[in-house]
Amino acid sequence: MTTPTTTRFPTTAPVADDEGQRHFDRVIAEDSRIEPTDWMPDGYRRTLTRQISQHAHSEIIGMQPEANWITRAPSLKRKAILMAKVQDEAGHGLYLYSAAETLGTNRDELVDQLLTGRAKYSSIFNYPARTWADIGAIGWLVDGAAICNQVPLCRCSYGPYARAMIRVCKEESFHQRQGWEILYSLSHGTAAQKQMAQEAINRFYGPALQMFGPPDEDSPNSQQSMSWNIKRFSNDELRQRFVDMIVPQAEALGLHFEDPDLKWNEERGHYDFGELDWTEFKAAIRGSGPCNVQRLQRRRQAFDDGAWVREAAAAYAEKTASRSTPERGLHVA
Ligand code: BYC
Repeated sequence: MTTPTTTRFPTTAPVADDEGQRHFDRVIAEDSRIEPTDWMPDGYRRTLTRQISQHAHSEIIGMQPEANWITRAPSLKRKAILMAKVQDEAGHGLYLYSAAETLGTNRDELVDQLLTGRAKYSSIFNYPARTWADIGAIGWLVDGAAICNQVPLCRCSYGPYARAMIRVCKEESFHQRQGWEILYSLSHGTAAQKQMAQEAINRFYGPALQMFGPPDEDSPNSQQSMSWNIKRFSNDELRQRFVDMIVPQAEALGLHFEDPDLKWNEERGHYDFGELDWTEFKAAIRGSGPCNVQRLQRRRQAFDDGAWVREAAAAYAEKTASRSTPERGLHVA
């Protein structure tokens, strides 16, 4: 399955390393953008390739828990909305693979890393969507966490990633509202519907907070990524921002979080919250979360099922390229 790593973009601009480094340092100090043809340190390229491709994989794997509910959504309107959202996630994956490719690794290789289990994707997608209310919780909490994490990435120092994030964030904010609206309807419905909404947020609260990554003291990449202006805030800073945002929103829904340590801290001006289960988080990213096996099997199956599409597209591209050779003009004449 492995294909050679090639690129459509020059990986190194024709400048000496020291000159390139000076330009790179200046761009970062000015808080400006690095573009694909600029010289960049190998570590910067590696970090971005890792983060952007893992982000792309998350979008693609993240389609599964929601796609499972398209046929079971409670009305035609709900089905149409959910289908559009799942299609948006596919689109996000594609912009992100394109952004990652500009760093010099082609999409076949990136996809191979996912299918062979060498690349990570977000821990959250290893949890099942058990009820219709879980689709609401995914929209409100998971997409909400994604927005909180990704809005600062619109100012990431790498141009193609930052630009992709602008569109992704706009779409995510629509996704979050549809999740909110599902939960609002349920929490203002029958007692059983309200209970279903409460149980869904009980399930997703901890895993959604873990989307921001491990605590800062266990985050090996944060410091370097922040000094390169890839990440703008640490994992814990963004997690705190998210908690401060969702507590009043839960109150507006008439729901609550079952975290006994969750309370407003006047002195800090933030909500305190309880310790998360980091053992469970590590299991979910190492392959032994509740749905890891199922998610990867489904993705491999979808990849195999799509082989004919890739072959047809390649044949069409070849045919189109051969037709647009200069000789063709002579034949037509
Ligand atoms: N899950 O040093 P750290 C979406 C890994 S898609 C799995 O803090 P970093 C949506 C991390 O990769 C949402 N792995 O890392 C889609 C690193 O691994 P390696 C996806 C995680 O990169 C469909 C190691 O742990 N969002 O919202 O500085 C439907 C150490 O961590 C996780 C993005 O990808 C995790 N939660 O910071 C609905 C956003 N956390 O390769 C919704 C872009 C950490 O070094 N990514 N790891 O072994 C980021 O902002 C950063 O990569 C992270 C982690 C904050 C996630």
